[in-house]
Amino acid sequence: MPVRALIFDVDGTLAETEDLHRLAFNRAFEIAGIDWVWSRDLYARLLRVTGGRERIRFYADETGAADIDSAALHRTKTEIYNGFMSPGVLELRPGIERLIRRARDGGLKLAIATTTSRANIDSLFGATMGKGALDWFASIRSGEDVRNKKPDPEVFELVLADLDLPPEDCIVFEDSENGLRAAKALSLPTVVTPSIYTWDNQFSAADLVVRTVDEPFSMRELMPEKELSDIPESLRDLLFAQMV
Ligand code: XBP
Ligand code: MG
Repeated sequence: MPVRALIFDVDGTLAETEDLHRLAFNRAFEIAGIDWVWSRDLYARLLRVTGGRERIRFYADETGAADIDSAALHRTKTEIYNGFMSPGVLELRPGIERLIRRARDGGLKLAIATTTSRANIDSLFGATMGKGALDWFASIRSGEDVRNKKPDPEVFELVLADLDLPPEDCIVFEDSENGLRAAKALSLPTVVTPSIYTWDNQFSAADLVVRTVDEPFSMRELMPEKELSDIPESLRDLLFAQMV
């Protein structure tokens, strides 16, 4: 069965955005006069809670800060993050732009399934491939479209309905265990490219774990227990094509 659509996560998968999110959270806390500073170690733990507003709420509960307005803080954080995001601030991860362009040229459908806010998708493309590239995506579903964020599969259910395709016709690209769990709840074939904040996540349910999408042959290092024949053929075809 040939692949008919690629579905991309955003944060950590398209680009290493999470440290910029962390800085935006810290700036929002500072502006609000809240004496929280999220270090990288703390943020790595907090990333287990998906969604920025939910992450703020979780930390407020954990630290007993009952009077925190998580929605207002998150709005400020989103504005700050989008202010930070401009050309040259960061790049797409290796091979991502090539994969998207080739998939489009090859007639594959493209989709985005993410927990992040819609404004963050627009600003990332604005700073990298250009906002016009978003027109290539047949489905873009963000944290604002769902009641339950990853690891709940809701965002992938919406994307599959938009694409009108069964899971086996698609390939998901993810960087986190929460994202992988969401995709695998629907049996979606999934490639994981671990990111700086997810290196210690558990990825044994992935069909393929590679460092980046343009070096698929790192699989021996990242998945020592797998044989090439364990990788679904459609996935192998796609990744081999990416190499030439
Ligand atoms: C990653 C997340 C997001 C971002 C922040 O989502 O958990 O919450 O950290 O975005 P994904 P918001 O990898 O699925 O894109 O503050 O807008 O929620
Ligand atoms: Mg991610």
